[in-house]
Amino acid sequence: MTTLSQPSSDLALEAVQELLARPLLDLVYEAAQVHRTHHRPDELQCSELLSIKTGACPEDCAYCSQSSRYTTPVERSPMAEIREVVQRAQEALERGADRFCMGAAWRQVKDGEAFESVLNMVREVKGLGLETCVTLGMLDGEQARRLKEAGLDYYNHNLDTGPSHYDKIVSTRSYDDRLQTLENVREAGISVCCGGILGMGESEFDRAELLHQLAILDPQPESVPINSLVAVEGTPLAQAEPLDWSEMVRVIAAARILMPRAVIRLSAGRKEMTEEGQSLCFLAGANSIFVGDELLTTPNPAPQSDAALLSKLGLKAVRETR
Ligand code: SAM
Ligand code: DTB
Ligand code: SF4
Repeated sequence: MTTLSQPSSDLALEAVQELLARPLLDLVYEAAQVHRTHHRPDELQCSELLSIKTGACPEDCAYCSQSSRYTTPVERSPMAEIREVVQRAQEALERGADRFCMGAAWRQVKDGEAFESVLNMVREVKGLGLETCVTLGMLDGEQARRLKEAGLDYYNHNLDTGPSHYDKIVSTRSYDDRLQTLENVREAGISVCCGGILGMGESEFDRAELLHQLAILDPQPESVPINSLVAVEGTPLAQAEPLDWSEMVRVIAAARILMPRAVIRLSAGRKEMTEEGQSLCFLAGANSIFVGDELLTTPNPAPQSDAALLSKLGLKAVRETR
């Protein structure tokens, strides 16, 4: 399968479709082999998330609890205080996280006080000995360079879904806008964290398109979060059909085969999965999770239950898996 794993625009969409159409256990078996060639199968990278500015976002992402267009249970809150963020990062470190990811409900980064404050947060969190990640919406080249200078390790910016399905999910930001931000991040020398969401009414073809787009990024992303939609009351996707566990396993296995060196994160939606379903995802090559009680605005499994699962599986939380 080495031809599938080259970050080349030669990778055919049909090859990805064929991969996704394979019998699940064949796919998992091959993905597990690829995984073991490139990663230590007993190690799991653990990131913790914090929302540093919540809600009142002008974008219309149909899945999001923080868009100002929908009435959701999420309460908006202004930019967090640096002291509070550093305290939360310290707690994350003590809980065993190795990366701290800060998210802001912004359309894009704007120069000014709030951005200066994010730069200080990055400096302080990095100073604690944690890897740093932020997700702030779109950003330009100069803003990316300033984040790098402040000590940023990863920038998260997702493609969310395949290009054909994208217009049904977001109208206020284009697919090309996303690709441009990813390029700005890459050029600044920041590692790219880029993935998508399953369970938004997309077809198998749309999933193939998403994986294809991720795999032809050159270089491929270092980190690939695969989220399962957390259906939030009040959003257009509130009534979306829940994702079957096998779909998550299938996409993770395909992602592992297509992006052998990436760290693949079993991201949002873990709380709705069984331990068995999550375990198959780890076997299929997922080697990262979000830890801590909350994602950005929705719940995540309790740290004690994650610790119990890791112990059952003989998985160790690590500082760096790559
Ligand atoms: N506002 C910034 C942006 O959109 O680029 C950063 C924060 S945004 C919440 C980060 C990512 O989280 C989104 O791109 C999306 O992929 C994911 N996400 C948001 N809400 C979600 C949900 N309800 N279920 C699953 N993933 C979600
Ligand atoms: C990503 O791919 N998943 C995280 C992170 N990047 C920022 C966000 C998940 C958000 C889930 C819904 C919420 O908690 O608001
Ligand atoms: Fe805003 Fe990000 Fe939510 Fe879209 S995903 S509405 S950009 S916070």
